[in-house]
Amino acid sequence: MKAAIIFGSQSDKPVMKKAADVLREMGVEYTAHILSAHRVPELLSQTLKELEVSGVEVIIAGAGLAAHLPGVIASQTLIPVIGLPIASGGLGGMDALLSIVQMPKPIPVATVGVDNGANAAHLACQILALKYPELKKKLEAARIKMKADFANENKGVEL
Ligand code: RP5
Repeated sequence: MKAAIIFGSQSDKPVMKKAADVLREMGVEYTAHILSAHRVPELLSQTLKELEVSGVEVIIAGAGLAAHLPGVIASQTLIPVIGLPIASGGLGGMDALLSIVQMPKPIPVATVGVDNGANAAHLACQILALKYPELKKKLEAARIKMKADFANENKGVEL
């Protein structure tokens, strides 16, 4: 059960860490890579080949600004790519969101919300859970706990 986290710059690290935290919590093995589709395109392609050989089954790809990294990755592999738009620059992440979500067919990138590293990892876990029953059990347990916590934290509200 292997995932890879790829992102475009050191400046993306705090958002990508939220994804890594969830994968770790769920016991999913992952490797992390700072790679850029425009700064080191050859290294990106080479790394993707290595990740395929190593058995990676899902990729979380984060980028900001004109965020072509997830789409470029998706164009070079059949491993499902989850795109994570990052709010860098002056447009609050809207630029990255649209760049990632609006991939032309037949190269989809499954896109989560701006800076939502946790959701990127939850989606990655759900994809992996189709194959790994032990991970599915962990996700089911996490949902049950989330419901109980929500109910406890919100009972008896006073206005
Ligand atoms: C993108 O450009 C990165 O993903 C980052 O979000 C943004 C800014 O990168 P830096 O100029 O901070 O390296 O490639």
